[in-house]
Amino acid sequence: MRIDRSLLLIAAALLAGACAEKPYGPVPSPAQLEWQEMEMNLFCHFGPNTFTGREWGDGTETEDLFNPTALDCRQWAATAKAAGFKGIIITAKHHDGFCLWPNPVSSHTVAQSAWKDGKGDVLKELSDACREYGLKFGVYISPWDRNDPHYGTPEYNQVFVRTLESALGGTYGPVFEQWFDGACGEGPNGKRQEYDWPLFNGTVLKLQPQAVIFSDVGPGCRWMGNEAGRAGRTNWSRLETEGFEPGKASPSLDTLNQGNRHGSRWIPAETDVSIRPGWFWKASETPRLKSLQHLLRIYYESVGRNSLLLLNVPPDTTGRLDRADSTRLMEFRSALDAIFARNLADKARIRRKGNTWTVTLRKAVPFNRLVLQEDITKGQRIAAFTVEVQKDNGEWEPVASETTVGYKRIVLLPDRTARCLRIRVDETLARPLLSHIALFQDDIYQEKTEEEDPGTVHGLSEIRYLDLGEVKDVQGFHYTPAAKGRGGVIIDYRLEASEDGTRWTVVEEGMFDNIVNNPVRNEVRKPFTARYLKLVPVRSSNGTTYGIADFGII
Ligand code: FUL
Repeated sequence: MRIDRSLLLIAAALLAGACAEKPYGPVPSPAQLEWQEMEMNLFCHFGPNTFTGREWGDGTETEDLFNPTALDCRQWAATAKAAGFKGIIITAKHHDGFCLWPNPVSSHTVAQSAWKDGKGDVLKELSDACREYGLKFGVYISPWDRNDPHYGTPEYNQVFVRTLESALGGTYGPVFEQWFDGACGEGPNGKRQEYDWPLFNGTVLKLQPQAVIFSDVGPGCRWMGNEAGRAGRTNWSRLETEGFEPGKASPSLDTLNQGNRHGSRWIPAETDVSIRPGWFWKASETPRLKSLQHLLRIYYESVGRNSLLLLNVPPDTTGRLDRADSTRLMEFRSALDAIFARNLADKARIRRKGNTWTVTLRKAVPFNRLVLQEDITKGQRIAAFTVEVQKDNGEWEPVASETTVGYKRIVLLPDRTARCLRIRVDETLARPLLSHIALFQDDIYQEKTEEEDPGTVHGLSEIRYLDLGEVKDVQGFHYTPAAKGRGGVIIDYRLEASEDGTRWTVVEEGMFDNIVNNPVRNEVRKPFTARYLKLVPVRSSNGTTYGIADFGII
């Protein structure tokens, strides 16, 4: 066993040709490297929204609303562990300001709630459970706070620092990632907070030096620009952050998605996406849980594209993960196990000549997935590569042409049976260093082209009408933007209803929460009676048009 391992290490070093190599550009810190190797973590959105069915609470919710009947963080941890996740990040404080721990500088916390007579502490229960199951523990703490009376004044920054101190100060042990959400939906006349980022980041790192700080622009890792689980096909772990600040000015979504080829800082991408349409649990969304195929697509487009996957699986009102979700997670796990069980190239001969690696298997076998890894301790270098397989007649057939590799790249190849394959690096910023080459056969995932409804785009003055055919009692309505938010999304709306088509009453005026970042079906539950409906778009994300795939009643 010992000999095998040392031989393996020598082989890996030779493969990389890395020993004497100087780093190219910025490189990951030890904490960032450890973080990247986690590959998949679980996100848990939990709080008053779990009980109200909202995505963004407005901070006026009474504390007693938060009352999980059977909170079981050990069940979250056991599920995460069994499904192969390495850590859990919890929404300790979402935008509604409610704290899942007794934060002494807030009067909107579990301590003011009826749950466990105000003695409950979700962070304590979850951090203990993570420790028990060998998982790392991380916290999401939203800077945007719709409850704290200081928000919008300089004093808020001090309150926020004390909030960080209380959550990160040691009570809950080591924190591997601090998640700073950049969202702020205050609207044109809302409150504006000048955040003191050097103070916030400094506080986190003083208390938890190993923590990787997430925000739109790092410093530890970056948002990859959408909530649909798609990292860039080109994805650099470098970013240029000069002139940007979380929640204020960010690089474009495309830049976040792809990084900067020549960025001066190492800020790798994290893909956060929910297993459900929304981030918080809602009974109505259980039937719309993402399919196994969808989760595999997300895996290939996050972990397989040089990004960490942070998959949200929100606990329900009992305080447990929904059985439907945990079953899906286990299906996901067994699919990954089946696909990646056997590296078909583990006994292959791998030869490097210049910038080309030739992989010769013992015999011809079917394969359709190629895993490549760069030795990122020396920086990210490869900018373009081609994969070719050798046909029976000896000719080389190009089967894939891609750009970046980074920590991990999984290339989806067409089904081929062959004995020889070669990887040619066509463009590189420094001598390319591959540290791992592996081949697999995936018989489960079926790559499909876009299944979302492309929808139609309309001017902001165009109102949507709906005739239900007869007067009906309805429970509410739903709006789905065009796929990927094409043509803009409605943010503020007014819904009017009529029984006869002449006298109209306003049923609801409001805002679709988080719809810009997550342009999926939004439901507004509010019972009314009507035959005719009109959805009046009051404000859209681009100010002039909005896309729509669906508008209907519940
Ligand atoms: C966004 C938030 O506004 C959503 O509610 C959610 O927490 C998501 C992970 O980040 O910015």
